[in-house]
Amino acid sequence: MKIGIACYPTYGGSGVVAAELGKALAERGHQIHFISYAMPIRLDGFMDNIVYHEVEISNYPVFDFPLYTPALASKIVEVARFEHLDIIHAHYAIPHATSAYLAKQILGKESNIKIVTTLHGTDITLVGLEPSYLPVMKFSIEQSDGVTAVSRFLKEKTITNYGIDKEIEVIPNFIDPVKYKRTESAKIRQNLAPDGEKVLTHISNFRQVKRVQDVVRIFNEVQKKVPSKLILIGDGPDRSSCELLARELGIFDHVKFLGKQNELVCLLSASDLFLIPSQSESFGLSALEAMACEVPVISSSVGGLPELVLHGQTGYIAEIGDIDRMAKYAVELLTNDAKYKLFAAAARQRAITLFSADKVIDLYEAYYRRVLAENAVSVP
Ligand code: GMT
Repeated sequence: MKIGIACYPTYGGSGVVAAELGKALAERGHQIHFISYAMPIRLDGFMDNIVYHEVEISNYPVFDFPLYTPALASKIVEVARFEHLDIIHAHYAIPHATSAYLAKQILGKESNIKIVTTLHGTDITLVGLEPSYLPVMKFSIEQSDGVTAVSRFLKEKTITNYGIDKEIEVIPNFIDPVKYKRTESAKIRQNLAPDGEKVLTHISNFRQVKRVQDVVRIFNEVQKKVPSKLILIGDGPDRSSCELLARELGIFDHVKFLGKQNELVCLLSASDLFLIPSQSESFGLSALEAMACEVPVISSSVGGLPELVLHGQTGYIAEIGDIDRMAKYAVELLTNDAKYKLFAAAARQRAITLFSADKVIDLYEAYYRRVLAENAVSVP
């Protein structure tokens, strides 16, 4: 198949899923065309069957805001026309599904292109609900030929929030179990926790929805009982306030802010626990990556997290903001070696049994074929 992928290129779950999906499909022989305003972060180096098309955005002084939606639509038209795309896969509905719809209208009878939209999370739970976007979001989702959501939670939310009666296929996030596996990490561990302390880790884009301050507060409680260090990976609007909080709590020396990192496996392999106390989380790809590296997860009970984390088996789940409970769970695991080992092994087992790339890419491939077959119209 010839597949266009429109996605955000930045440090965020939807861009990561889009890039990893494109790479896996390219390995299976499909022709993949990434369309974005910058090279997606996980697309490093040349790969057979992958071409990257950059969307050029005009900065004409009359425009107060860059006009990305039409610029993306024009680029999709160009790529679809000359590369004869079968599918344009929009990752994160705003504005990708809208631009894809516009492109399809422009192409008209010239092309049989089908739109598949994958809903990732805040496009549905947060941004898309704003009155200035809602009607366009609902329309763009309804006009897609196929719609997938990354969890059952997100599917239900889309149906209730937008009153959509379209069939939505649940296709979860995935990991490559060969790449995401615990590796030798003695050197990194020595650097992060020189006196044999336990290592707690959090990875995110430090937006409010991630409640990174809760991570710092949970760690504050844990380190009172268990010698430990906290590793914070990523960057974003809440980083400064978290640094400040760590200083105010007097634990700054035990907290390492590593900023954005591309090589996560070695850091996860040096971790004992992963914390994800989000306000909203449609799936939690970073938690899945941790689990694949045998790191049990302590999370809030929101969104798709309970579909990933099995309470009492691969980690623990608590109410949003229940710092004491999350800290208690963390201490319980970090002080009980036998239990910890069971949880670590179960985390990896669950990750590879349900969310391994091979299985999930099969689901996407089958879904594309279904959408193409269901919506087949012959081009004159
Ligand atoms: O906020 C983020 O985590 C980034 C965001 C994105 O779309 O870039 O992630 C969402 O999509 C990921 C991939 O499908 C999911 O694993 C995340 O749970 C989801 N984030 C939220 O729902 C907050």
